[in-house]
Amino acid sequence: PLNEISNIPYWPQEFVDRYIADGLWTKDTFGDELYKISSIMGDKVAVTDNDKKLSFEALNKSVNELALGFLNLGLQKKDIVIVQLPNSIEFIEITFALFRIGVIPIFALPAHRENELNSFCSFTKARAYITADMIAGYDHCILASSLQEKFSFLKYVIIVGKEDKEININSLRNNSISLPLPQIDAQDIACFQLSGGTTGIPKLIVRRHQDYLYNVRACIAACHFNKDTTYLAVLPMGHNFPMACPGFIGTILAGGHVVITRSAVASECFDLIEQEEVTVTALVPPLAMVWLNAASIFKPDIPSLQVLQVGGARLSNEAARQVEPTLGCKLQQVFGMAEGLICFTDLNDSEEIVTTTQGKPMSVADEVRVVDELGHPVPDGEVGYILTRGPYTIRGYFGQNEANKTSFTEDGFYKSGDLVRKIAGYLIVEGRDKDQIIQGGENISIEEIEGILIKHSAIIDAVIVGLPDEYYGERICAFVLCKTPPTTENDLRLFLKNQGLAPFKIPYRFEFLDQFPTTGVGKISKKELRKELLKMHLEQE
Ligand code: J2J
Repeated sequence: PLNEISNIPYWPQEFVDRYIADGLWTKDTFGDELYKISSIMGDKVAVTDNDKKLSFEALNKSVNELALGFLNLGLQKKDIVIVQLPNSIEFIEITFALFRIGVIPIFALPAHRENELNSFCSFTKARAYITADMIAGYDHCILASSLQEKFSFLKYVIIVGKEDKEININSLRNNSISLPLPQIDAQDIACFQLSGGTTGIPKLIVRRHQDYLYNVRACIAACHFNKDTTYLAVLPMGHNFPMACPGFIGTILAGGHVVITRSAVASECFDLIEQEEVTVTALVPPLAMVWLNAASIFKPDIPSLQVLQVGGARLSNEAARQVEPTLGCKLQQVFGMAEGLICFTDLNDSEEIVTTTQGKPMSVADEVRVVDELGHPVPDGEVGYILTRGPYTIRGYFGQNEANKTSFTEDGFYKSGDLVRKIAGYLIVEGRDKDQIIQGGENISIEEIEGILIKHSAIIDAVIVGLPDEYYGERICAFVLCKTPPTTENDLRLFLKNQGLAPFKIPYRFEFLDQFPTTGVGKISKKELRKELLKMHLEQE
């Protein structure tokens, strides 16, 4: 349990006092917020998952049953559990049930495997693993047994799905023994989010009711979510973006309707959007690119869709411009991080702003600085590292004394490693430290080359990475995802040249892929691409 592990960085008292005095942090908790909204919304549908629908009342009741079930099983406030579930109604029920009893979930993504889960277990002494029998064809019961063999403290495996052997989630419902639910305070920990870093095992991010609820509320306000909102949950629901920005939690607390899908396939999602009259959904750029391509072919009839949120990685200006004409909805760019800071473009921003910037910090209490390598502020309009702190941005990772020294400044700003430019309050993400390519001493703009490549009529998406080179330092390599019929390397070279790209920026090497390697939430993994590239390169030598 948590009390055995200390060392959770916290905001200094003056900030706590200010956030409370300004009404940003309240005494409210997620568990109570669900009571409140369900008593207002009653039998209005809260969640749809295929042919299953739950009203607010029914959701609230089911959450209570599960909360009691968990307590009866032996879980207690401050216990830590790993939740690894596919998008499903149970995901929502279990999440709120845990919030209500102060049992703290770590939201592992469906793509995580033994490496990540081993680390979460040993790091937190997790007492339970809540998962599904199968997620996307992978048997999580086998993974569960292997974890239980290694970790004696991992007492319970709770399964959504098949009935035998492990504890089935449904056996925890309808428990006759009624126990008092523990008192949950706003400063109690609601959950662990995971850092989205592309190197190593994700770090654990403590989110408390006070800051995470503020996060959700500020997102609801910024995105104008209300009872008429119907949100399609496509991205894995454990990720911060589809969970709380405003995500499924924001939709529910705003009295809206969450529609759940386990498939991100464009045609299936278009059908669901049409059928359930979805008004808003959230995607990462690679998925958005695939949807844009599909929409240009299928011409789906989805007039209900008002907003497409895209975030998690840089959406090229070219792709951004295609969203409204192709999907018939507004684009909202989102630049966020599980550590805190969230920036949105506003629905009323000009097309120029929406297609070329990643928005503004959503809270007036967000502090953002753009600095050079030495930490000195750079003038507006110039590229620098972003530093941020605020009422929903953590002051340090969980149990990471060393990493915290490099990821946070002494005065508590989080250093995400993102390179940004600030223009009239709007942020433009220019890349990450490690993504820059320097070829023969020339700084290469990845975004410029990618932006031209995706204009090619045969290309769905393109990514530029650097291949280490003895002579040039690095050479430009393009990975491309083609439509059918595909195109050729020679054609692409000619196209880039005709588009006016300087000859030294024309990729040295092109690789055609059927799909990009991705991270757990579906961002293109440049780390994997670099690895593959190096492997191919060495094999050829
Ligand atoms: C460029 N890079 C971006 C963007 C995130 C909303 C949306 C996304 C996340 C998320 C999130 C980007 N352009 N629009 O938590 O609430 C990169 C940055 C950032 C990192 C954070 C949310 N939007 N990024 O992606 O914690 O590099 O959160 O630091 O997974 O994604 O990743 P993660």
